[in-house]
Amino acid sequence: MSRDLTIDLRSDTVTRPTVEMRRAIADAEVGDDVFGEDPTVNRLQERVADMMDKEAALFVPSGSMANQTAIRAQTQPGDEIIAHGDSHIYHYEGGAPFALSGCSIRFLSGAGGLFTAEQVADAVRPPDSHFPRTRLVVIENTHNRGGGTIWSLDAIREIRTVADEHGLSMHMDGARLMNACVATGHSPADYAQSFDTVSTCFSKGLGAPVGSAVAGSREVIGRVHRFRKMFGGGMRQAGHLAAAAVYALDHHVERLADDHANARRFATALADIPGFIVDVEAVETNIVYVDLSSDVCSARDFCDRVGAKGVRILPVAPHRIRAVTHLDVSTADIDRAVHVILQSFRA
Ligand code: TLP
Repeated sequence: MSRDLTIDLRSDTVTRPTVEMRRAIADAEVGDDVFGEDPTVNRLQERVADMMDKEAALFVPSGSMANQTAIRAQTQPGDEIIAHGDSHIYHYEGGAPFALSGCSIRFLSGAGGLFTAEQVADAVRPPDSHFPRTRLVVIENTHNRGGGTIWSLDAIREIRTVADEHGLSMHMDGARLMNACVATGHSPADYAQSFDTVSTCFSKGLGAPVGSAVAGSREVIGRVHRFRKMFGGGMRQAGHLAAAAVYALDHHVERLADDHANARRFATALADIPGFIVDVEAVETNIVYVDLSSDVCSARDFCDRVGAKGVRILPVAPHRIRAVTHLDVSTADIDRAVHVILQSFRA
């Protein structure tokens, strides 16, 4: 299979299936999953439920659908969600909590996309008809806009205690949960234990072309199933996609450690360039944010200049760029990307 020479650091969503993964996709046994008859989807769902130590799991087309079906299944219109102000469910899912679930969001702040149990306790609305009804806490692990930050199990457990005191459900946006697991040595079930629902993606660092899953109790996943259909996510011979996810779970989890090392390597090299501001110690997984001081150039100009030399990086704010490492980026690619940046920007 030919690969072009571009080094694409815009996201870990850009990976293309490996030859072996394509073979698994082609060979998959399939059926009609809307009838519940796709053996490969069923196998994947059982595997994810097992991995998260939950009763059930459901395969869905995207991380956004995983989050939004889980939110819809655990709220009613007029309810309020507690989430970080930098959360993906708010910034990058098209306003879905408001549009599809009719919920408001109470935003919390905190470095790296993290917040505390005390902040949650303070944000819960008293039972008064003036207020929306606080219903759900959403935690993103790892935290994308926070810089791939990992939540500690202790912080999560403290929040669970507050949630229980107030009868709140908890959802984890675990699009990159496996990155957190590989970096810490905790299992998916260790993290999932404190949550009613957990979403996870196969199409980020795990390198599958499509697909996510939501895990939880049989009862809540039954409701997620209904909303998956309502939101247009019922798929037919989806076993071809599920086969890629199974392959990714078998072969692409442990290697996430390489992505983390590459992200550190990239951050460390850029931190040495005058005007490039990057907190190397904050790089815990595969996401690197770099602030460019105004005498360097704008993020857009930076990305255009290095893009013209085959290194694709994402501008995320006027002076902020994001680079994400993944399966299709080797350590040699990182060194080449750094070389291109040094050539273009070292005084
Ligand atoms: N994130 C994408 C963009 O949407 C920003 C990326 O390039 O990082 N949760 C988290 C934490 C995510 O980072 C993403 C994707 C999703 C959910 C949504 O997944 P998809 O794109 O499959 O809907």
